[in-house]
This record gives sequence, structure tokens and C-alpha cells, in this order.
Amino acid sequence: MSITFYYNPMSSASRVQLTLAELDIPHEKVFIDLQAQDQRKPEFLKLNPNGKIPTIVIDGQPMFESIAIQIYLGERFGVERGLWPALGSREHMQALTWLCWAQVSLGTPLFTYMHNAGDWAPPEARNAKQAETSLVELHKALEVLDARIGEVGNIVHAKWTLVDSDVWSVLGWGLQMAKVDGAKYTHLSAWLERGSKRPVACAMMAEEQKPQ
Ligand SMILES: N[C@@H](CCC(=O)N[C@@H](CS)C(=O)NCC(=O)O)C(=O)O
Repeated sequence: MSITFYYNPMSSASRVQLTLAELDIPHEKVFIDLQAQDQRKPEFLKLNPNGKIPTIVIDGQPMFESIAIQIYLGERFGVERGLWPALGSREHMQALTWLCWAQVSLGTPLFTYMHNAGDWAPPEARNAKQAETSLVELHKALEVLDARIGEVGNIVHAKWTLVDSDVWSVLGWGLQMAKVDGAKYTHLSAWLERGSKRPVACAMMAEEQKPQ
């Protein structure tokens, strides 16, 4: 099997980078320089016509959209490693539910807020009303997540799964970047702390500090 992973640090590709690391799957990494517009080069657009990372090629077959890649990797390699629930189980239903929830119901308000508040976008591109409404939605989502972790221990079930890695890879830096104080979410805060101590997370954070 051959896997080529096209990435840029601290981007949507981090979700897949952490998944590959958790699964300990050998792969070749190709840095895509977004500033230099590598993602618009014809050879890259053949793999992902959207010109975005993450993009992955598995045995010659390209895939894009981080959520699709993660489900594929989870189902193919995660079950035997105890990081993804078996198809047909109740936990599998929960894994799909929370992975999609993280992309849509958590990710949308988080990234909308980041783009409309703080230094992420230039002042003329920010919309104060959008910032206000997305922050309300973000806190609702954080409350839901906090309650889920308090009830279950992690997101899918008592054990850490690829869904936890996925959500951690976004919130671990996302709340800081958005300057959203999550301290009142005590279960979530403790879970974030646990996630940042996982060896693969430490390795990824160390790598992100290095120049490409
Ligand atoms: N929904 C996509 C989002 C991918 C995405 O927006 N990637 C950004 C980096 S975070 C990108 O490649 N941007 C380059 C561009 O738009 O030119 C996913 O989850 O894979």
C-alpha cells in the first residue's frame, strides 16, 4: 500500500495528519505551499479540483475532504487498532454522528467567528453581526460537547478514538486562535489537556514549530 499526504501545517490537514499518526500508518508527506499557490498547480488540481488540502492519494486513488478521508482511514485501519468502532455497532453510529457534528455544527460557528472577529481577517472583511451570532452558536456547541464528554468520558465512548483526535486537532488551537475562553467547560478543558499529552499530539505540535 502507498499513501501520499498533501498538507500544510496548522490547517484542515492537521485533522488528517493526526489521524495518520494515531493509526501509525507509513506515508509520504508532500508540503503544499499555500502562499506560493502550489494548490493551484495543474498537477495538484488533477488530485483535488478544489485546490485545497488535505488531499491524500491511496494506492493511486485521490481523496479530498478531511471528513471523508478520516472515515475511510478509520474504517480501513482504525477498527483493528481500537481507534474506530466496528461497522454495525452503536459506537459506530456515534462516531459518524460526532465526526460530522464536529465539521458542521462546531466547525461552522468556530470558523465563522474566527473570520469575523480578531486578527484572522482584515478589518474591512469582518462582519460584527456575524461575529456576534456565531459566538452564540459556538458556545452552544461547546456546551453540548462539554456535556457529552462529562457523560461518556470521551466523545464516542469511554476510550479515546479518532473522533477525539479530530475534534482535539481543531479545538486545541482553535479556541486559542479565536480567543474564546473555554475554562468554564470543565470536562472539555480536562479532555483538551489529556489530548495534548498524547504522544502523537506532542509530536505534531513540535513539528508545527519547525520551519518547512
Ligand atoms: N472542507 C475542506 C476544507 C479544506 C480547506 O479549506 N483547506 C484550506 C486550508 S485550511 C486550503 O487548502 N486553502 C487553500 C485555498 O483555498 O487556496 C476539508 O475539510 O478538507
